[in-house]
Amino acid sequence: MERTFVMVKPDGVKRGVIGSIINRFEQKGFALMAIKLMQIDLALAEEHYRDLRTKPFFGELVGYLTSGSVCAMIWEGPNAVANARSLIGKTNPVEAAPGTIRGDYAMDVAGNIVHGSDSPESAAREIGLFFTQELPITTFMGFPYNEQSAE
Ligand code: IDP
Ligand code: MG
Repeated sequence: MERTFVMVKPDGVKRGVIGSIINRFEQKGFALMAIKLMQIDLALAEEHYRDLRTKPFFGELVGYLTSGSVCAMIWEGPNAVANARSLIGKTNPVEAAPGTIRGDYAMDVAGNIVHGSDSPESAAREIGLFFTQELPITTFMGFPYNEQSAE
């Protein structure tokens, strides 16, 4: 079993396709471990994409990521990282095959609506960045769900 970090980017949240994206992960067989809506700040956006900091589009990229709420998720399953990447499709929606999320929902690389970790190491790093507390077994809107909070 493996876990991966997936994020619906601000354009996906604004367009109202969080549910459609979740549906694809559920249909594929992934288990949802954690989910939360959050507004990320510039520091987190820069840290998340630190490997791309020398790219000419870095400023545009972190601006895009901080332009609205994102939906951060942890999905679990066998080969979760690679399975999520194939479900999401190629980085540039022009090349992403129909049937993939980017192939079906996006047209431009600067607005490709969803992120998925590119390796198990990246997944662990990104989960640590976005879900700072130790993972509860079950979460409700990102908050630990237990009998006390249910009362
Ligand atoms: P990935 O998201 O498929 O892993 P990366 O190469 O890690 O692709 O790039 C991270 C993100 O940076 C992409 O998802 C996309 O939002 C953005 N990006 C990549 N290339 C370009 C570009 O040429 N112009 C604008 N944004 C880009
Ligand atoms: Mg990447």
